[in-house]
Amino acid sequence: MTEIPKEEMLLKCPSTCAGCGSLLALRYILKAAGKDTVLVIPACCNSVIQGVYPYMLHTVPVYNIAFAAAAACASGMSEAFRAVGKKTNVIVYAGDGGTADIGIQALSGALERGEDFLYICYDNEAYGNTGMQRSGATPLGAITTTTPNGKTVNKKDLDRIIEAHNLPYQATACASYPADIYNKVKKALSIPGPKFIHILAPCPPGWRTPSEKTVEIGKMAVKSGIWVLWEKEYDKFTISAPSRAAMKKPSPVADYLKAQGRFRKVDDATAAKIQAQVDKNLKKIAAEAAYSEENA
Ligand SMILES: Cc1ncc(C[n+]2csc(CCOP(=O)(O)OP(=O)(O)O)c2C)c(N)n1
Ligand SMILES: [Mg+2]
Repeated sequence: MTEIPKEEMLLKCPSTCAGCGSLLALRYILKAAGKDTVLVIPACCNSVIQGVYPYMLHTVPVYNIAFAAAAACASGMSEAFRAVGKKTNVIVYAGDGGTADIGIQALSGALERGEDFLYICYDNEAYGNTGMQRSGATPLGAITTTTPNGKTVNKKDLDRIIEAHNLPYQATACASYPADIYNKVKKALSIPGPKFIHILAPCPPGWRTPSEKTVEIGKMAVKSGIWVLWEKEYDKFTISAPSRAAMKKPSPVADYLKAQGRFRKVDDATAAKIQAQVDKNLKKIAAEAAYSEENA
């Protein structure tokens, strides 16, 4: 933490909800990226909380773009900067709806073409800005305005979809671990080509949690193993320190579910199903890390 610059790249006037996980993450993303950065933001909470020029939250240029087009826009922007010899960081900051659902075609194309930019998806697990409708990233059992009895299908495994593009750098993170975010963004931006980071961003109004518990809820996700922090640099897959510690003895997923109003309709059978999915995923991730280490 001592290496993280004290200078703030976000001004103290965000119109976020109190305890917004995506804003906390962005604070550390921009500290890592520095001034020579352009943000590309499609329609999402972050396109609203930025304010209206000249009363802006950000101290770097922001380009707002249509929902489906963030990765296409970042591709063109990055190509243009590189054509004139500039190394300016191009960072997409997009929600889960704009990434896992509506922007996935442009994203897949840009990743496959090998464009030089960093795409960050902050995942509040619903279409937050428009009032918390379910997205492909909403987890099983979660209540949203369009799943009033809890979502009946699983969260889309966005990371495995992205992984199929064989990126030079891919990682997961969580708003509750700012030093981990900072290090991952720094590393990502040091590598040429397409990079992707998927950040779990607790959302107090959407998740029905007290605003002062954002950091705690994110930590509960990691400690239970329902959210795993890892990074993949080319073929080298590593589990990040907080998850390595958590995976020795994961806490019950039920504790994480019970802490949030959005899971209040989850019955015992669904809770057991979610726990079984988490157990299976943790085994897969541990095996992947072991394989990567053996074959390094
Ligand atoms: C093509 C299109 N469809 C719908 C909308 C309305 N809209 C704006 S933001 C948003 C939700 C975005 O959800 P997500 O990407 O998860 O970001 P979050 O709001 O959760 O931060 C929607 C549906 C839009 N702007 N454009
Ligand atoms: Mg969202």
